[in-house]
Amino acid sequence: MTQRTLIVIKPDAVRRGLIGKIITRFEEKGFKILDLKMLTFTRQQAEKFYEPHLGKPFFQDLVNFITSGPVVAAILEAPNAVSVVRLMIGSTRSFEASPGTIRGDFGLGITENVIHASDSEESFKRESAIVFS
Ligand code: 3AN
Repeated sequence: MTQRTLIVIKPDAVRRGLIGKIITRFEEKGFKILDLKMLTFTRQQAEKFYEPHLGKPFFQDLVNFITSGPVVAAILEAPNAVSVVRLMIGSTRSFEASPGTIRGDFGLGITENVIHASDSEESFKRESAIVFS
């Protein structure tokens, strides 16, 4: 089933010059890039984006971090895009993410964990409306 998903290359990865390497992985895997843009989240956008985490102790850290600099967002299409991308990005806690995954190869942090990807079709719809509005 052809499916779309959203990735957001986070400010840590953009600052470190990893945009090309990360996009290349998705191109080489076979994803079609349907949309791509660089943007800096406003606080309002960030609070909406992370609404599911509202009330958690790390919510403010998340908002502060995602608004700290430009990000690169893309809409990717492939069969089973949501689950394939989640496999490719690896565990939330980068220091536990398997080598070969994007977080496993490029990061060490939790809040600063290189990349976001939608975890369901519903999340994709909600998140892409916020980022590509
Ligand atoms: P993922 O990004 O793997 O979908 P989620 O949705 O559980 O992970 O969490 C969203 C974001 O919240 C993560 N990308 C991470 O930056 C941050 N986060 C999750 N859990 C923690 C935690 N225990 N401490 C700090 N930040 C966290």
